[in-house]
Amino acid sequence: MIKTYIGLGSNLGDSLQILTEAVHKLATLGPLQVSQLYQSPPMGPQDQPNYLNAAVQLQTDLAPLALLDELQRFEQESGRVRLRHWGERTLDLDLLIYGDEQIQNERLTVPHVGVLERDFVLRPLLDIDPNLVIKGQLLKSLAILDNPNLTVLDAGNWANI
Ligand code: PH2
Ligand code: MG
Ligand code: MG
Repeated sequence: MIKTYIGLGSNLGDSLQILTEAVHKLATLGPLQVSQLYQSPPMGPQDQPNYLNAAVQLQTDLAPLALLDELQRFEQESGRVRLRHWGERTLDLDLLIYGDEQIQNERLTVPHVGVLERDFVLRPLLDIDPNLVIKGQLLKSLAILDNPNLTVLDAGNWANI
């Protein structure tokens, strides 16, 4: 099985409910570990609500594009609304890491673009694996994590998994 990491975000609708349902759907694809739940100020347009963010580690036999199909299906099932680039959305599921593969095609870039620059992605990943390395970078040593912008909303079993 391949070890994958998926970033979760929501800032429209009942975001806690939406992320919880997403975690349960992801758990149907293979063994799963879940990060803490965070609140973070929006990156991009500032006239949008704060986000809830989290990450999961999913072990799966699905090929990258088959996994992407599942993620996009889950986004649609949540009633996905995406109003503008980097704007508000009901559910965003980003395939961040797929084993140690580098993937670049018209549907997918892995590791995910910008993963090393976003504290709302890095911080949840470190909950799951404190020694994770992406693109040769030990995540926990990245300077952006010295002054994180995000706050822990729930350190416990928020997704009831
Ligand atoms: N996702 C975006 C745009 N901006 N800001 C935060 N804090 N968290 C996100 O997940 C996020 C964002 C588009 O995917
Ligand atoms: Mg995203
Ligand atoms: Mg996305």
